[in-house]
Amino acid sequence: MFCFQCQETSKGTGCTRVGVCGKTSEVANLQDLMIYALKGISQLATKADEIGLEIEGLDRFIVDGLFMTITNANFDRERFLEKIREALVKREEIEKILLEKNVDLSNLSDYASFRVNTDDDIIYKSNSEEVGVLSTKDEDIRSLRELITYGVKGMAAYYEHAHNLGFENKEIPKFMRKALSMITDDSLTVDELVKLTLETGEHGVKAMALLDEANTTTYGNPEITEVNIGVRNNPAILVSGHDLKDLEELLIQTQGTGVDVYTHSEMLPANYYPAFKKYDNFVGNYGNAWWKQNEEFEKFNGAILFTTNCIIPPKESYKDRVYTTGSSGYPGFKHIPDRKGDNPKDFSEIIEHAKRLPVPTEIETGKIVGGFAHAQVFALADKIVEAVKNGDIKKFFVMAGCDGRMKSRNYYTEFAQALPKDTVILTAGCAKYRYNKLNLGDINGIPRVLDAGQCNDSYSLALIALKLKEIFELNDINELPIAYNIAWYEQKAVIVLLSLLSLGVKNIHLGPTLPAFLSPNVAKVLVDNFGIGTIKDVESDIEYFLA
Ligand code: SF4
Ligand code: SF3
Repeated sequence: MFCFQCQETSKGTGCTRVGVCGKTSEVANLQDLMIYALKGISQLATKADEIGLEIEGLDRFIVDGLFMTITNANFDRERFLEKIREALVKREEIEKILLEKNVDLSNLSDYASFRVNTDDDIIYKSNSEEVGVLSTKDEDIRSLRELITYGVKGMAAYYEHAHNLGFENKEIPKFMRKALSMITDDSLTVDELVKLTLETGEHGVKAMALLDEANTTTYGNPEITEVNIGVRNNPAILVSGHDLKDLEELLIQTQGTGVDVYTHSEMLPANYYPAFKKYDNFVGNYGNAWWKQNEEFEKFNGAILFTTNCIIPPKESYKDRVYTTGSSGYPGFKHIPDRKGDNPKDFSEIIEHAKRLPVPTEIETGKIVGGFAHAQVFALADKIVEAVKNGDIKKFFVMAGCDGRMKSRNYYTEFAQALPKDTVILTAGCAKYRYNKLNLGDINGIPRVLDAGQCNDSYSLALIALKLKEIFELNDINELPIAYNIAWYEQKAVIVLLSLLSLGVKNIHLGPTLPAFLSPNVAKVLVDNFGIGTIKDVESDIEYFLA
């Protein structure tokens, strides 16, 4: 195996024997083969696109396959074996359609033509040199190919959530196919790949806009909300991950059962949506960011549902009460199957299971405040603009992104604490758990930490910046008093970053370390063109940002 797609990659260079995330070498290789097969499918599908042929079910298939390979989403070897087999069936289907249309398929690449029959064949192929990341020898080309792949993975995750709510924008999966196919083309130069990277960012914006539309149309605009972080005395289910549709169906199916529902980690922002407030068994949020799950799931006592990443290898003490659904999976966890047609998922098993389990142990009490997505912030715009004009707010700090287990991430807590009292933090994603319980106070009633929502709601932060640019009549988004100090961990943060770059945001600082997959030359392109930087220490960084 060789994997360097996330921030916690071994030694800051790459996981080679087992993932720091807990991914086995076998699953890492299967994920590589999954991507390899999707590239082959994409090569064929772009031929179909060229002649305006639509292949039914293909968008969903590719999006799900990409999502399964995101860090901490799926560790289940059986699911990957099955999905790779399905990929080859899909590939044959497309091939057949193209041949019927007399498309020339005489020169297919290995991506589009390799064959495997048994599980052993699949494992053998997944181990071969041409499949993995290191098969691209030139480090700059490899770096760009992977940067694009990870961006597309993040885009796929966001697209899948929108799609689950019945929202589509065909242009997005079409771009994914194009990008996956183009990065297999050895004739592409560094410059062409840089261009494709920027295009990936543009489509990232479209994917986040689509998801925003899907979420707000379906569930209303997030609004200022005090979220309970304590517990009640009923058996319960803890929902983690990012998929709101899953949460909604679970809330409906738990009505009248005596089972409460809580959010964990990235599901916290669900509490901000008006549509979920009507469920009186929806209690609030339990715990913190994903990496604390070992400890927190143990204490929760009830059943746990993962709708997406981030899963970490479980402890024996709770592993029999965890369920996955959608693209997520873990060997030994029970998996709740997909929707069939318009029918909702069947959550009866997890609900029955929860009834038999003890009530949650309280680990915190009180409330946290959030719900500052674009509409809510626009509603407060007068107040915010006034505070900026009279100097009560000197600067905004976008501190969106991911949290992670590395000690070095204490930086973000210390940074938030050390910021002057006339600054406001704009956040989204699980990065917020580093400072959302610090009670940093408010400025004229505006909380100093404004949480827009999940990582995909970083889109809201971009809209807010664009709105302020308009109000202050500026020519460039970079003239605003906004600094970007973003924490990253997995591939959704990659698409958020590429999206911000495509919107023209400059001088983004990325930490706690720069991605291992950026070669020195590619990193230089990002530094020279976009002023990308990383973090040093709290004191000098604050000084730098405020200068
Ligand atoms: Fe390592 Fe991250 Fe890849 Fe897991 S996802 S194997 S921790 S680089
Ligand atoms: Fe967090 Fe995994 Fe990225 Fe959606 S839940 S932000 S790390």
